[in-house]
Amino acid sequence: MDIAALRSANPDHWMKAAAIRALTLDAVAAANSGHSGMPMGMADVATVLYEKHLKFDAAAPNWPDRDRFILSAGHGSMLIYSLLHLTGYEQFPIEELKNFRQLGARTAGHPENFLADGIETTTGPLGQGIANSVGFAMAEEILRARHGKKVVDHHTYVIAGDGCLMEGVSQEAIALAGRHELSKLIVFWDNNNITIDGTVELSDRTDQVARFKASGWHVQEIDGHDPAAIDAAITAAKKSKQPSMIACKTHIALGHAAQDTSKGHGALTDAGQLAAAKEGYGWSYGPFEIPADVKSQWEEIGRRGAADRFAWQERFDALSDRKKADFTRELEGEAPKKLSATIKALKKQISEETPKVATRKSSEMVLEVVNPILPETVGGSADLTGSNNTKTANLGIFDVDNRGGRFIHWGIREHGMAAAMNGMALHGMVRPYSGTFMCFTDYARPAMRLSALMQQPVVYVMTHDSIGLGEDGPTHQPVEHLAMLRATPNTLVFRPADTVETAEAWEIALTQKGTPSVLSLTRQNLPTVRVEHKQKNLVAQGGYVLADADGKRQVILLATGSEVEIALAARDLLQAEGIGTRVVSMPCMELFAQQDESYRKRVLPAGAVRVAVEAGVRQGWDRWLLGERGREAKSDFVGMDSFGASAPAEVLYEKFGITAANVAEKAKALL
Ligand SMILES: Cc1ncc(C[n+]2csc(CCOP(=O)(O)OP(=O)(O)O)c2C)c(N)n1
Ligand SMILES: [Mg+2]
Repeated sequence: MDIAALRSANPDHWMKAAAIRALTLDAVAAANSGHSGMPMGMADVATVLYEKHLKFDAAAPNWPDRDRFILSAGHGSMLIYSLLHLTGYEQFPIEELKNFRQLGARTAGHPENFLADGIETTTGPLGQGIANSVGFAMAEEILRARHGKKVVDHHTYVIAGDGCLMEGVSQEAIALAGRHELSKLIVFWDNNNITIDGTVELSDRTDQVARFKASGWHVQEIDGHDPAAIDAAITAAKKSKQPSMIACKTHIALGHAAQDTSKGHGALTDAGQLAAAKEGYGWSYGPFEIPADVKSQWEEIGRRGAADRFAWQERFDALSDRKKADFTRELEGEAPKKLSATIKALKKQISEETPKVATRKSSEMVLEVVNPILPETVGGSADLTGSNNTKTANLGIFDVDNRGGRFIHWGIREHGMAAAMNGMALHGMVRPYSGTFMCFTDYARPAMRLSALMQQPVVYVMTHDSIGLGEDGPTHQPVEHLAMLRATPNTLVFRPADTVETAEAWEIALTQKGTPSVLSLTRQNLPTVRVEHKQKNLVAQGGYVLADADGKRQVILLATGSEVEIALAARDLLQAEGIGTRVVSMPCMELFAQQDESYRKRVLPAGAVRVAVEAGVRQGWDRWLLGERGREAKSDFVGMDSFGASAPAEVLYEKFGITAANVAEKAKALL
């Protein structure tokens, strides 16, 4: 690569881009770890994007109508940190870059959305960013339909690497974006032909241009170091009616001894090679030193969007008070005041009517009353709409000619669905929920983990949540999933026992601001167990006494979801023998753990034996069975310790011993 020719062709551009390259080399050297090559290779694309196209104002990182920039190739985090510093984001003084990858710094190894404004999403697990971007772009379309072009009109830009495009989730994302003609989504592919193990050909020979075209994308191929070509390609991409992919031929670690090799992917810390690279750039400044003229050019870029923002503010101010209030409420993620009364009214009605329905149906009954009062909800299903019961009347189907539609047919793409929901939630003003079978949590799991890490209140509607789904058999019967979800930090896992608990769980999920929720729902019908109406949301306590012991309390039965009915029947058997038995419904262990110790002790006092019943593995139950200090109670567990089988649900419950008789036997054996 003739660096001298690049320098002399566009000297102004060159120095701005060189600032990114130099900061990257300096920060990686200071941390003695990180990834140098990608920011060095993509510095030209990023410079042109920020200088000429990206709509943003560094002084107002959260301006709602800003363009979104997503660094899907998150290992190249020094690219975004350099941009945020250079353009003058208050949270990114040079000290942050000097502290790259250190405890407490905003400049974590990979970009973390919760550490700083200007980082739209957490990336690092390859493929997530490009899949998030589909949700960002869908949210923009939906909000433009709802609030109008005057206040919602922005683009989503993504930088994705070879790794992002190899990950399977990228195919789900590309297919969705193409199908929905998300024309304001523009992806730059860092086409450097290098990954960690070597050249891309080691493991891939995909024609990426043909692949994107086949999914309905507008595709261009450019030299990713030619500023004029980059500018022209972005201009053309913005005009396209399809999502755009710009294949940018680049050189990883441009200008360094490791250029064009997989060595250039990682930390380039050799002092001599670093100095030589900088010399080649014509960059004669000390570590972390940016000459004043270059810094001021970058800061001007950081202010470029201010005029747009002021104009936007004027248009916003001119909206009716009602529209402004709606917009602001959605932006802040506040549930409307009506939500609580609506949930209470439904609970009262259900306690009186005591329907026997599957909790997936209960969830639909809740959504039917909630969706009309929460315009920000966007529902969906991964091709199981009729099974997940996530579609309610008058939501409308999101489509090319119905951008205001609030139901999304995700197709058979659980991972892409979950990642896109993250994007929607991160975009803001949209509250996404979607469903699949509980067992296919596995397919969505990488993005579900990120909902939790990124503190996004996405709602996962996971139906068919045990062997109770019956004949579809063990491939479809979750066994270990509740344990895995409960093991995930910052995740609320709800397993409601009836419609009343389902309504309470939904109310909690829809009022979260920083925590995702998983609703674990049955296929099979369940009786209403909450027959006495209570205004109070009992699920909010995580666990509570559903039926207390008659006489001296000798046994406490704990259960969730479909097994609460079984616990109640076991209580009848035990009480008939004069054994005082309490039943605790435990719809959300995480919320129960958050209660005061005194409350937890009132629900689970020492002295009685305990049996928990749940059609899943035991893992996660011991804290409540053994007692919080280890050996407070003699206890046992009735559940699954193998995969399920294909048969009618009642047969399976018998076969695996998840029956009232067995629960009662186990309790008696402990006495
Ligand atoms: C899901 C996932 N798998 C593996 C990794 C580890 N990893 C980080 S970067 C990388 C190679 C990426 O290649 P490419 O996207 O071409 O980046 P480049 O080397 O060009 O910077 C790998 C395997 C990861 N971050 N995420
Ligand atoms: Mg690469």
